Amino acid sequence: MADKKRTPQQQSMDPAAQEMLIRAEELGIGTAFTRADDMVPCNIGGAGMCCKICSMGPCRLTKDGQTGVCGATIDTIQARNLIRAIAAGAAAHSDHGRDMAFTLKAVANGEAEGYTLKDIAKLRTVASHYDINIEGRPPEEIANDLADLYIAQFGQQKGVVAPTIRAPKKRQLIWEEQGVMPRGVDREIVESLHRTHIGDDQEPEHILQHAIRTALSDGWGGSLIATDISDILFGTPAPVLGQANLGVLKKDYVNVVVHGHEPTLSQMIVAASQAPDIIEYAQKAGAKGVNLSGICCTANEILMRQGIPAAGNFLQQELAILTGAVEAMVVDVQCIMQALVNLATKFHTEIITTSKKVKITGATHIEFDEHKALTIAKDILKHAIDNYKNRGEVQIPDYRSDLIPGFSHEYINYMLGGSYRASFRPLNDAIMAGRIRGVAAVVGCNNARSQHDHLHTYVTRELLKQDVLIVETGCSAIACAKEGLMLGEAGLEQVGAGLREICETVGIPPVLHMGSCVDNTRILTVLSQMVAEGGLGDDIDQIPAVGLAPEWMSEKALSIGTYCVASGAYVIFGGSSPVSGMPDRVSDSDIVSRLISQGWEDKFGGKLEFIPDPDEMVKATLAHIDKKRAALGLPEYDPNRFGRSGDAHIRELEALPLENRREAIYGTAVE
Ligand code: NFS
Repeated sequence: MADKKRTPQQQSMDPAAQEMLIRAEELGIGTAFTRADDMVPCNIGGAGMCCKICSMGPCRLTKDGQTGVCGATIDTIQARNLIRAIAAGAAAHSDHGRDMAFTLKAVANGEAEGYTLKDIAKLRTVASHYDINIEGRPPEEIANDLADLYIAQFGQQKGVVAPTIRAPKKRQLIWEEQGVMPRGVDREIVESLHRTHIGDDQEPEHILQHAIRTALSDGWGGSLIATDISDILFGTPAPVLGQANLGVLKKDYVNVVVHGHEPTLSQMIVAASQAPDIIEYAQKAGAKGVNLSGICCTANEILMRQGIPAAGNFLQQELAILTGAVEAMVVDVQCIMQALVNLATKFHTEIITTSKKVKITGATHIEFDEHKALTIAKDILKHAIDNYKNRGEVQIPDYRSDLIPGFSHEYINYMLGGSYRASFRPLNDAIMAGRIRGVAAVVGCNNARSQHDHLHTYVTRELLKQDVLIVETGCSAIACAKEGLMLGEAGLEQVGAGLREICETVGIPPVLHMGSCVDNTRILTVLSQMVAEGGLGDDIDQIPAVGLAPEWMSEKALSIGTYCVASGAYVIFGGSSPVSGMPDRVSDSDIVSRLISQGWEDKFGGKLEFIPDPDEMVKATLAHIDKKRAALGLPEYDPNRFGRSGDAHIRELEALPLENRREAIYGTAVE
């Protein structure tokens, strides 16, 4: 397959990544990029046409009208494969939420070493959503009640999961009418697995209806709980200065990279890395101190709250080790490549697994326990420091970009009106007036099958030119951060005049970093608040907004996409569709694709589509935004309506000689 080999420039658009890919090639080391080139994906499984649910198969349905041994049709098989992926994604996110709920319980009862309740205001706000009494009670008591309530949500057998009451009223009615009001995520996931066992649910539409319910139990259940509790324990994010890319690794420091998803341990490692005894220990080892950075969504958790730099996104985990500068990569759950361990043996890096749920053959396991978190965090850091002496040749790419992360929905509310009139009104007004054409959430993974970061940044840039405000999470956010799109000033000249005016007035970047993938629930909250503010309809499906996951690859992404659709959003995934069928099968392989697009739109007002071409993604996004604007009776978007932004105009004036300014302002020569 020599002709399939891509150059480093084709594999990634990021110069830091390219430098490391060249180094890997020179050292004869494989990465996900080269493994993707070497591994031809299976076009039968990739299109959802392979059933391996029982041992009479696997059945590959490649011919028109063909069925599996049991008679299962292509549509049933595709629907079953999709719901199973959604269930796995929902399980991953929501189990993270469950662990957060147990941590909250332990903190409330004084049993979690080193943790406190950091955001009491958010604790009170969240508790009052559920009528937990907050008046005159100590925070620990409120937190204990909230933890009990949240822990109970996961196994809720009957009745809806509590956070769904935070969705717009009309949305809740749709879920009720459609019979998809989510119960506890454990029940919905078990039912997904039961329904897809051999000989159970075999009507694609019926299977997919439960896929919606399962995803909703994640989005409005497990994931939302995870975000709520992370904010309560570690603080609701507000803008801070951060940096992103491999250049955040430091030559003279012990570099510890935290990678994975749960903030519990990483937050404690942040605290431990700043402890005087740890700094002293590092200095005794000959280093200046401990330099902490993150990969993947763990990076986003500590970047959003403390401004700890992000070394990179999903496809950079191996590249960080290739610098030779990482003493320890500390991982917990999700998106951790097994290849890390073998790669680390070629350098001095120690891979440390920490979750009860995740061990990797060959890695060091230091199990995390929230009851003695600080002690464990220090133990891990000492391991890393002890490893500093084993460091060999180091090559750190000199690329890092500044960014301002920290746009929680609470902060967006505040920034639009200050504390005395915090509100979403200015945002709604700007959309209604057409200064902002609409909103797009560009989120999700990297995928080694497409050029690293390219689709995220391309789609983002194109939409910014069209006055679309962008919110981002996950690896997409890190991609755009590296490109400098998350700074107040930077990139504004590439932004449409109307959006630019808003960014300058409010003092925000045109791309807002809203957190980790679990925090996509913040986007649901923003959309719900925009509905509540008024002027943009009475439900999420009426807002001119679109969700995009251009480089998706994980099952979690499918769960997120589906709960966003069920909440009323148009969601576009890039790359390949897991339910596409074979291109030459004309008669019967697009039923599931139609059910999740047109079918779901008829029921929920949102739809899921797979569009590989980035220009088509942009086109579909803008068409949808304009369709929603028209349905609301808003003025048609006109890029020239607002001319240049106010600041641009002032800067032009300032550049003129003094004597010409009055003429420029008043339009006629002044004597
Ligand atoms: Ni989301 Fe975060 Fe990245 Fe994708 Fe993985 S880190 S939870 S799954 S790859 S965005």
